[in-house]
Amino acid sequence: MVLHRPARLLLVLGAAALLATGCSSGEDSAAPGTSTDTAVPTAADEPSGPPASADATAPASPAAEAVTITISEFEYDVPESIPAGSEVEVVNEDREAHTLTLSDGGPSVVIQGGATETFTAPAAGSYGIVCDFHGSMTAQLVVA
Ligand SMILES: [Cu+2]
Repeated sequence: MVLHRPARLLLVLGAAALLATGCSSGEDSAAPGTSTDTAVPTAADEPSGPPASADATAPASPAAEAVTITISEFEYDVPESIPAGSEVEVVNEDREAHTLTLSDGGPSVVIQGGATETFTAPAAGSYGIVCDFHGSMTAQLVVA
């Protein structure tokens, strides 16, 4: 008797799956089947909900905002302002190595050609950026 129970359960589950996925036309002889008819529409409605809400939440997460400074052709491409304490990625698209050195004893990173380095943005303020290797490479960094 005990051995028959799992097999019975599988049969019941299989029948339920068939009822859920299949068309209710096969059940016409039994009854109009209000229970199965109501179950199908609600299941079909669910997929349309999640995609819309996922799109709405994706851009609304400022904590994951990436801060990137790009160096290209001996020029710094700096965002208008960056948040204090944020992790700043410095992408060097040149073949030459550069540094990103902040004024007032701020952080300084050496970025090899084609490499990416990161540093932590200092306290709020306005900083000058200079490359220790190429004195003509300068920019301004505003930390808010
Ligand atoms: Cu340089």
